[in-house]
Amino acid sequence: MPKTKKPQFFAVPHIRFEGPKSENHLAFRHYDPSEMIDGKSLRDHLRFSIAYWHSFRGVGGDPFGPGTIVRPWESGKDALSVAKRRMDAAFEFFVKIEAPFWCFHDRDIAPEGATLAESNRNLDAVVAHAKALQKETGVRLLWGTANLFSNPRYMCGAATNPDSHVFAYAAAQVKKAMEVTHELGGEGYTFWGGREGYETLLNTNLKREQDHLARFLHMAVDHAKRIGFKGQFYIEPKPKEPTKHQYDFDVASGIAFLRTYGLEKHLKFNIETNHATLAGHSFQHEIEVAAAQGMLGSIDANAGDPLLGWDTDQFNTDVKEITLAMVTILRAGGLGKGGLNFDAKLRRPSVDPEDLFYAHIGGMDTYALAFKIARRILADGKLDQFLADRYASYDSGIGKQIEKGQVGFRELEKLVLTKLGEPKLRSGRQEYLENLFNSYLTGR
Ligand code: XUL
Ligand code: CO
Repeated sequence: MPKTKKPQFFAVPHIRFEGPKSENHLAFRHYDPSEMIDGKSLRDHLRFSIAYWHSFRGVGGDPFGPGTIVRPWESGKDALSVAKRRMDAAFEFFVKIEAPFWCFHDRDIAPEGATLAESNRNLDAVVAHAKALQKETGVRLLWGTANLFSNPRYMCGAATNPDSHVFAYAAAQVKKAMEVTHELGGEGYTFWGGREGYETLLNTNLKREQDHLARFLHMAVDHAKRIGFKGQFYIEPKPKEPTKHQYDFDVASGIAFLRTYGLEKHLKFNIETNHATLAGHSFQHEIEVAAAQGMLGSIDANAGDPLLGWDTDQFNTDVKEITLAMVTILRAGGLGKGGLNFDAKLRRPSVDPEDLFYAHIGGMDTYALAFKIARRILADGKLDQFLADRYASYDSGIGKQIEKGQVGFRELEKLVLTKLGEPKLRSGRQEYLENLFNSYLTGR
């Protein structure tokens, strides 16, 4: 990571690794970006990314009250100069927190104009600024995306809007967002269907809307080819909020959608912890379902609150939840072009700039610790051995013939009647495995 520029916006020093015994809470205990593991630095294993929308556009507002967070860099003669100053602050933060990547929506970084042409001009001006800052700092773009949910024109969806005029506008907006992502060397592009769903089926032609969403994604695939964008496309499932029902509800329904419309080769999943739990799944479940189909792409790293029913987008400090997820991620061979993007926001009363540091240090340290524990679990091999033994009856004999499709109901019936008889009950050993898992978490 290049040297920090002269401190300008944050009175917090560059965050360094001091080890687990450090008393300094503005230091990493587990994340040493330059630690080499299997010939690769921890920085390159974890690929942390900062979400511009939360960390640099979030002000702590909620439906019951306005924002509480006032940043010193939010001033300037016009919206464009504020946007550039804000971006200077953001890159100072990215460097100081040792994040090699960032992510944005088009409308996070540049103000929306009165016309699409004006919005595009604003975006070009801020993207030129971002490009210079990326060059100066070495920070890279993990993925870009378009905000197709805030402007009132998208109140009934973007690609799934009943009005084709809105579809066209969204297409034009995504075309530009893909082009600026490409311009910034983005390693991916994400589609989160914020309002691609419905409030009531009374006014909704579900089949037509899903067809339109697929058409839209095919257009994006075609446009990527046209402009030479080789980044990974992601679809980010979420069951609801702001809609009552979002079409890409979870990974399983996302896979069905992508396969139905011939898109499965072009998109992988960006899995968000809080979206998984909103869908009634664990984070690990969603990763496991995507990995099983070779479609695990990237992670939006955050956490929900078990006592609240909405997307609280908190920083995740739950070592157990993340270690379980990491075991699946490592077994799947890692995230490739993806990364761990902190799609997480400060709580409303966390109003100081240094809270941004505590929040990300906690998230990064928790992921780094979980990564190391997960590696120990896999290296130790007991869990994998247990799994291998549990399914061993499929490795030979009749089990192997079943897997290979060499037998059918008639052959199996004959075998049970003449030879196998009643199967013996074998314990699933859940409690033993939970204790074993805990012993890795606590180091004994
Ligand atoms: C919303 C959400 C988005 C996407 C990008 O819940 O997660 O911020 O990650 O549009
Ligand atoms: Co997200």
